Amino acid sequence: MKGALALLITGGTENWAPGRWRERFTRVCPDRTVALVPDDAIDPAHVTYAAVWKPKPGALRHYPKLAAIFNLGAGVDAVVADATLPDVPLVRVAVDDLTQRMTEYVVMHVLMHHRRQGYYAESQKQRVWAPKLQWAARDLRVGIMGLGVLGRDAAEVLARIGFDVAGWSQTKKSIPGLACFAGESELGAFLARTDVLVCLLPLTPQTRGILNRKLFDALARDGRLGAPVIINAGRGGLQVEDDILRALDDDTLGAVTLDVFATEPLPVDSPFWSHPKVTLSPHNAADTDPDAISVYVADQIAAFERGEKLVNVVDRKIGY
Ligand code: NDP
Ligand code: OXD
Repeated sequence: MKGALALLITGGTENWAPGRWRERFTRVCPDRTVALVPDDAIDPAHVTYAAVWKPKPGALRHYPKLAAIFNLGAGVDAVVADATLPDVPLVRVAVDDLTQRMTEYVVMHVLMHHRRQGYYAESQKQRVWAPKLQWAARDLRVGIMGLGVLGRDAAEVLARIGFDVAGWSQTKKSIPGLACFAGESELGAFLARTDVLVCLLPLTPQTRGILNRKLFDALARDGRLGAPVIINAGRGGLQVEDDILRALDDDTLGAVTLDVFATEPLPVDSPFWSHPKVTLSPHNAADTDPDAISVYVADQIAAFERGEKLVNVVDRKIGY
């Protein structure tokens, strides 16, 4: 008998409801037991795989024969934070559906800042016909923090549109059409040529709080937008929220687009909701198609059982 798949899922939107995941995995893994924990009775000794989204700390240590854990999203910070996580491969999501949705989000927000959409929306409300000078895409320097699966795709599409794009990563990359920077030593040079900073980093001990006052002060101040702009779709823990508010208020930053927050859902009394320089979204920059994710997990399990290597395995030492 094939090892069982346990689902440990904290639900989000309707599409991410735990029961919906059980239906999907039962469909794509027809020859194995799929158990939604804690609703379905399952002998922990039969569980070989776990598919998880924000599992409770300690919940995975009850399965003595666990061979692999599949996180149902790209970011694994919530899972690796669990000190009791069993020492088995942890696989994250990297599927085209997710990547394309994130690229749509990044491109949309870069274009909104570049084409001054906030100004034109306000002009329309006031019935004012007052076009402003519009510079070319090549005149705007976009910097992407994180050149992984998501950052690289967004950077390449922005470069194809014509923006002057650079990227920053842990290890040095060579990507045609992009200026590539890496590590602490090149962060200053990267920031100094950035008008719009897009953050697609994972949340790790090294990156926590990286979007802070010191970093904002190091961004270019001679760009077309008048003041630099930040777009963060990585994780809320990457940003120091008080620093963002202060930097918006003293014009160190011209505007921010935020998809992620230190506390989610964003509390109703958060000043971000009504700040005139803030555009926000409810952590859905890349609201991935769950059907694509369940097929991806089922395919990985099948390949693993054929003796092939799992892909997109997290390096637990570095946290992503
Ligand atoms: P990857 O692991 O593919 O890429 C991470 C990138 O960040 C790599 O280029 C890596 O560098 C770089 N990086 C990590 N640590 C550092 C550091 N200390 N200094 C410099 N660069 C660093 O991840 P993805 O692109 O798939 O996803 C990125 C993040 O996006 C996820 O972790 C998640 O938090 C977030 N996300 C948000 C979603 C949303 O809806 N808002 C949806 C999905 C993901 P190197 O290449 O050298 O290793
Ligand atoms: C993810 C996310 O990591 O939705 O996939 O944030």
